Amino acid sequence: SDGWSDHRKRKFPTNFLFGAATSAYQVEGGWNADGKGESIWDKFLHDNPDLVADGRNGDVASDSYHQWRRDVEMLRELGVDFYRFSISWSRVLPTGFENEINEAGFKYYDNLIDELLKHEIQPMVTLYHFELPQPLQELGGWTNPLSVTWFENYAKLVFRRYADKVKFWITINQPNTVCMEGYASGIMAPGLNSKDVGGYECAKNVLLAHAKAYRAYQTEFKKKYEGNVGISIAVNWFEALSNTTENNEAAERARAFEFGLYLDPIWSKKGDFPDLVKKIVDKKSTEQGFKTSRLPKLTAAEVKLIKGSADFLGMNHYTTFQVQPSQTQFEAPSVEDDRNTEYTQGPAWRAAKSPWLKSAPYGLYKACLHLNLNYDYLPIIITEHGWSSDPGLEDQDRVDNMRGYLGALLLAMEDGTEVKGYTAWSLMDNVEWIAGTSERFGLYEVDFESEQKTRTARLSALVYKHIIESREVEDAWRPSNLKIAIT
Ligand code: GBH
Repeated sequence: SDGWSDHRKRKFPTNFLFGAATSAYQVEGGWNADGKGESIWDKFLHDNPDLVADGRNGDVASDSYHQWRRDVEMLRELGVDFYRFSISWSRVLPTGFENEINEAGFKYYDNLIDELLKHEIQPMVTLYHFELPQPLQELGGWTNPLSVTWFENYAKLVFRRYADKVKFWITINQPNTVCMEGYASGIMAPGLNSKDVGGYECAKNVLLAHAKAYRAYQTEFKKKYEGNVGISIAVNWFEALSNTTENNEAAERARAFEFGLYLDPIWSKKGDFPDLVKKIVDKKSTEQGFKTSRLPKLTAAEVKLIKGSADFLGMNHYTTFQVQPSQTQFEAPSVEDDRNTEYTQGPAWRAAKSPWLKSAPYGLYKACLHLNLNYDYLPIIITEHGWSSDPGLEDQDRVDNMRGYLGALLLAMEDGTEVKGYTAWSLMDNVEWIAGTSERFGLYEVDFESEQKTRTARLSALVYKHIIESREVEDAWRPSNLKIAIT
């Protein structure tokens, strides 16, 4: 369909895992049900209702807080091996601290996890998918070094409760988004506008929080329960717009600032933030009159703590950007000015509903090869990949996009990338942050007007089911109708 078709006849190995994903704020609703506390996303969208494209925030969302049985039924229809979902920190710890446990909140996850296991679907639990308890934000959130301990304590509590049942853990979803969009550009909660310092402070603390949680699992649970703990990082592909020195250097900066900042401390040989980022931010900071760099230092002990602190990389991959040096002057000091890049996308690439999302399957292949080449041992689970559209069940675009990327993944695996699984984002339509429900990512359509938030399988759900069954990507396969059933 898009020329990326050399994957024919290749098959996913039998032990390759297929899954589908959601996150708590985006699907659960029940924002203040049964003792749940307020999170930064509750507050952000309650305070700024006009920010949400279609006015639909996460108060009710897809109502998974009540519809979880149907969610598990959908997963059984698809035939997936695992379900990636997140735990809402404020649902289980309304104040963020572990002295006040909301048992009713935990009960919701008990039910969901037990129902999954009953049907032999592995739970893959994300501990943090963008929703800090608001009381912790008021103490500075991820810019407060104490956030490391807050998260560690929360993580330990959840590990203790579910270690016997959950074998796949993701500490943090997308530190880049958490920090650079939450604290720097401010389009995600908490909507801070600390373009110079906040994003970097956050990056350091989030990495330390992740590492502390990983080490805690290793010490207290690994021997007995043998689970795997990873972190999900947005690794889109960034390549030079054209082969000039300027553009190649800009692409290198993009990769270092967008994902190297979080990958290198965990997986590079020497640990720590990438030299390129340190060099740029340290130099600019000095020129700008700062006595210490805006990029915080990691001590030798911190470097050691973070290095090697993951059993797998959760790779969230959606699209590719073509990079050149910035054509306009950014305000400074800022992360954008430090990075000094401008992104475009191929004019011929098929466009999704989300303005940033275009289909370029070769980018996944290149990103995988880049990781393979630049890091020693890096087992990968694709923890998110997907496509946004308008409502409608005949989602041929989503199907083509999925096939293209799965084909590229097969080739990357053949060329040596160790990929253990793939996760479709998303199981169902949900609240796409400030885009509300105006961008639909679901394999299942959700009727947000209906009482039960009725879910209906799209064409892509049937195609995904077929791929999981057959282990291969057949471009011509089509179901005779859109009925899906548990097989
Ligand atoms: C993932 O982020 C998230 O983990 C998931 O929750 C989300 O639903 C999914 O992707 C789909 O977006 O407005 O152009 O400045 C992917 C990274 C971060 C990409 C926010 C879009 C806003 C871009 N996304 N970003 S823009």
